[in-house]
Amino acid sequence: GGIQSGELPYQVSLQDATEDYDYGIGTGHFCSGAVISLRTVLTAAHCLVETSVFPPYIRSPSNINVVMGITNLYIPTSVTIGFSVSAFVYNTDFNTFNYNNDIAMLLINGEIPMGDFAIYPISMPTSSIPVNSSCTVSGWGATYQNGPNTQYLMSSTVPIVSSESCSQAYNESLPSGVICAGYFTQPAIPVDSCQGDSGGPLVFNNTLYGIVSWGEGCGVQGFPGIYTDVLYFQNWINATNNTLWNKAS
Ligand code: 4AZ
Repeated sequence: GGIQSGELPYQVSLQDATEDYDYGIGTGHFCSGAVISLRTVLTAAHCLVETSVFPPYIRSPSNINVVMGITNLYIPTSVTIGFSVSAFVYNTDFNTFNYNNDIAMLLINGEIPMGDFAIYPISMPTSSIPVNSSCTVSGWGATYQNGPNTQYLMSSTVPIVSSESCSQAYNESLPSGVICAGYFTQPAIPVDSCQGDSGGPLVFNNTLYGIVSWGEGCGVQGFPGIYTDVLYFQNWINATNNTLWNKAS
């Protein structure tokens, strides 16, 4: 359903700066991310680097805007802030074919004002999330397979699926570093993340457990969505966050 301003203060839109030179006019939206500190944003590696297409496509930090405090992609408000990107780091083990280790971090060119109610970092997990926990996944992605992005930030509630059932569903052994969430039996109007939601947050209890990564289509019966496991990458996240903060001017 539609999200009110300030409801998901960690949610950001990553926009192609060559299209959206003035922050927040959302046609350049290509992925989401989550604010994890006053200077850093977590996203999916496949949002930044795609070498399984020809020609290979690796974004340049200078061509990315991070738009925060926005719900209607086409209408920035008084709480909307846009930042350019000074640098990004993606996991060197990111596999562009199977999307293993699909995690990356951006350093924004500036600092989010402390005490901003509309833009606020999300907490990191300290223990694994129990199966069946009802998570919130949010974004401006398609509301059905091959559909267009949405203008309004939307969210869905999806339960955590055990890695055993998820591996069975996909008929392959899923790697360490992913968690699954979604429905084996979909409601009449299917509930899932989809294209355009990539890099976005999977949240439970005000804690970031997952990053939208991939799945078999969207809302397909029997195929939960696959998310990067944020807990699994805690050491990488802490190390990368330190590296990026040390680069900040
Ligand atoms: C995608 O292509 C994508 N249903 C994201 C999430 C899911 C499927 C595809 C999960 O960006």
